[in-house]
Amino acid sequence: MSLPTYSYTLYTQPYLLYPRRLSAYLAEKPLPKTVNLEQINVTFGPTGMNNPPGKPNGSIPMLKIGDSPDDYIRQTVAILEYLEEKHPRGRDMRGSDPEERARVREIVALAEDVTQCMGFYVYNASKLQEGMGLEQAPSAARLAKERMHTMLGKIEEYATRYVREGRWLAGTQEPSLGDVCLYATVEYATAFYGLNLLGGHEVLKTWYGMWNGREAAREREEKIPPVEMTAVAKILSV
Ligand SMILES: N[C@@H](CCC(=O)N[C@@H](CS)C(=O)NCC(=O)O)C(=O)O
Repeated sequence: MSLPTYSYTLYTQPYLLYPRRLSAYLAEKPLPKTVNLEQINVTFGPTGMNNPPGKPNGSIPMLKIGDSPDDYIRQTVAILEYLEEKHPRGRDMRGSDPEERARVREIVALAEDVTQCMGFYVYNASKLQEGMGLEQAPSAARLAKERMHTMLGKIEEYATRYVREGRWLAGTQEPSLGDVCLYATVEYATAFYGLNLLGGHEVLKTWYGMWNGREAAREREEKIPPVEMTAVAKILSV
């Protein structure tokens, strides 16, 4: 009897922020051979995203899981959780019991806060956004940066004991979805804006070092943002 085959289309762009979560997740935990995942890297023009045929308006990553108009998953964490649940293989990166799942959700929620703050910070501080004619407020940049560090500090507070024992942020023995979400943000901030988010966060520096040598951390051409973008993006006013 042949195994069922699943076909998905992933609209993404691995040099960007949220799509990196998908890249890191799939590198850590490739999908089984019964799943065919077509990856389409979207491009951007002067008016924003160029939607390829078949992709509705909306942010990336976006996963097409079927042929009806409702068959899209449009939020990154929902995509990650869907793939974990639909295609169980090895350890569950959502956590393996109610307590562990709660710890993973805590880290995912805090990583989301950090990511939002980082986004709001650079939106208000980078020459890239200024060049796009977007309204910027230096005080908003400062406040967002400050809150971003508060949230990184909270993750450290939760995770210190685990990281000291060589475990991951939610206490798991291997990376969880929480680790993947925060990893993507830290990696992107460096690659795109030349920002080191972990200055002053010694425990998180140790945690980031734990990724060395893992597949998710491998340099890949597709993760390198266009230099014409980064050259401007790295000029930050705050
Ligand atoms: N909350 C969304 C955020 C996704 C997001 O903001 N993606 C960016 C790329 S990193 C994007 O597609 N921006 C262009 C747009 O929204 O049109 C998620 O978790 O998936």
